[in-house]
Amino acid sequence: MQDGSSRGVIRIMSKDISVLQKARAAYQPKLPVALRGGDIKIELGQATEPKYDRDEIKRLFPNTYGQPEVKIVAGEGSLNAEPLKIGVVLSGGQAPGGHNVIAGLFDALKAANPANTLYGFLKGPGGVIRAKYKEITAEIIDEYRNTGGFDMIMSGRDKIETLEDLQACEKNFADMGLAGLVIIGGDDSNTNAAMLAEYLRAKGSSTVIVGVPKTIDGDMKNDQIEASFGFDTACKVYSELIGNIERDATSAVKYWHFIRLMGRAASHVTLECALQTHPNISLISEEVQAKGTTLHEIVEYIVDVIVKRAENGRNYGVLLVPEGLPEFISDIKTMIDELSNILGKDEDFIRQLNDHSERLQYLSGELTDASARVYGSLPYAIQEVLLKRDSHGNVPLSQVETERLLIDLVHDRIKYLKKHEDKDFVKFSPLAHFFGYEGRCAAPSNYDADYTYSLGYAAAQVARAGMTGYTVNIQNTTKPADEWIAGATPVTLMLNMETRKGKRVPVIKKALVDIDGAPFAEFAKNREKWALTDAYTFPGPIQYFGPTEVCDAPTKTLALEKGV
Ligand code: FBP
Repeated sequence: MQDGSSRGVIRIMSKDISVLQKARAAYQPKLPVALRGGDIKIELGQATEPKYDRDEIKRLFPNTYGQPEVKIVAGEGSLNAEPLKIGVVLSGGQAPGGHNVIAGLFDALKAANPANTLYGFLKGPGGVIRAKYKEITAEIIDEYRNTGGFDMIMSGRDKIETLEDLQACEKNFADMGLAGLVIIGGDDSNTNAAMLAEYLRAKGSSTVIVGVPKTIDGDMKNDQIEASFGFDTACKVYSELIGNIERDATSAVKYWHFIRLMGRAASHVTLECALQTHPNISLISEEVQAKGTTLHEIVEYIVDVIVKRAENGRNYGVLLVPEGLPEFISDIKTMIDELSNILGKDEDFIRQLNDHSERLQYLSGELTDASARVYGSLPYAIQEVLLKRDSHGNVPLSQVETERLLIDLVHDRIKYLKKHEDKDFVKFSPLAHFFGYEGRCAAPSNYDADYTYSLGYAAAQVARAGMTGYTVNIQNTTKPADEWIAGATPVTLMLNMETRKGKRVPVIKKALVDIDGAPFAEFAKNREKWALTDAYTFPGPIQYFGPTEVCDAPTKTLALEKGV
């Protein structure tokens, strides 16, 4: 191991690291041209307004509403050159590239003034509320360059929500003399960032809040934000695994693989993996919702493909199902909404019931007949998970084994067909998989390594400019990094009002799969062919070294959205 101190040079480390990790530590992420030189300035655009609910949002954000869009360009400006103390926190689920956001932030701060200091708040927003932090040094940064995971400072799902939380933050920032806090998170965390920014402004605090768009789910994107970081790497990891399974399926010629993919609500991960690997069946929740498809109809569709493939001697195949599916199936969604309302009023009573059968009996009496039938038809384990809610009121869907539920229902239907409709030629040997945690902490692809480093670098400039209530963006990322454009979007521009836990609240609109968009159209155009033939493609592992078209390619989703 080498000794060194400058950017990208491997330091003596206390831990054993793999050969690839060693080589990867030396990778210097690419930056947009504007961020490469010494002189960087902020260019202000027009004042902004959100698309929806303007009056309500203006009333809730009187101090940060309507701020202009920002471009970060080369040139002499008035960015703060005094020594600054900046904090950073990782919020929510892990996503590849989180460490590079911090590395970009660190390098930009040190380039602006070596006396600038970066503090990492530990274990998520809870660390900000409780003032748990550590100084991030060059040694720490060099150990984590281009690595996956959030372990440098860890993450958490606490929310900075109550007045006490906000007051605690204000006090901690004042005690620390913090000029800014960079919050790396998804739609909910960036919404929280906007609320904290508004609160601090109202109190006359000088600490600014800057957000960075993160989530493997790929659902924090809009006209300004091209992609949430981590989506690229996670989809590439899952696609490698799916491709390997497809090869196994055509080699063993005897298994049907049912693969569930992470993504709490939107099906972007499933759609991207389908575009990368051409499996036989991919369920897209947003289409299921748009068509009002029932669970029974989904099972009929799957069985139809299985039977048709069996007619051609293909008793094997691969199916992708998004984690979020249950909440998009009309009859299950209605049942979950009814359960949420019942939990809203009777949660304590339900929790103190003795066992599952008492809970089932009570809920069967409270749900409508149709929902009671749907709830009663689900396996015990799923019934219990559907009674849980996280701090944002979401059902923890990563614990719902939808792939196994589908296998059971398909199995029953095939048994029936064999017995009553002469379909004895169908052989159904299913295997269940869930790919989620396998990809969330993967070492970032070149795309994510470059994108996140640039996001961190941009966040430092916005904080130095004393701008608050912004989420940074890097645009034009389907082009070479030389043509990337750095900027920042006022969070109020991205907000709309939604009802959560019975209350109308401002939130950044989640980007679901657009079934009128180019990525879905590409899938829909091909799915029949993919269903009946073996049109599988095998993306292989993420490549870090080699030709640009292999190493730096963006996701198919982004390429199709941008028409490249
Ligand atoms: P974020 O939206 O916070 O980035 O998290 C995404 C995610 O990976 C989802 O895909 C998944 O449902 C969830 O986190 C699982 O999180 P946890 O392991 O905390 O239950």
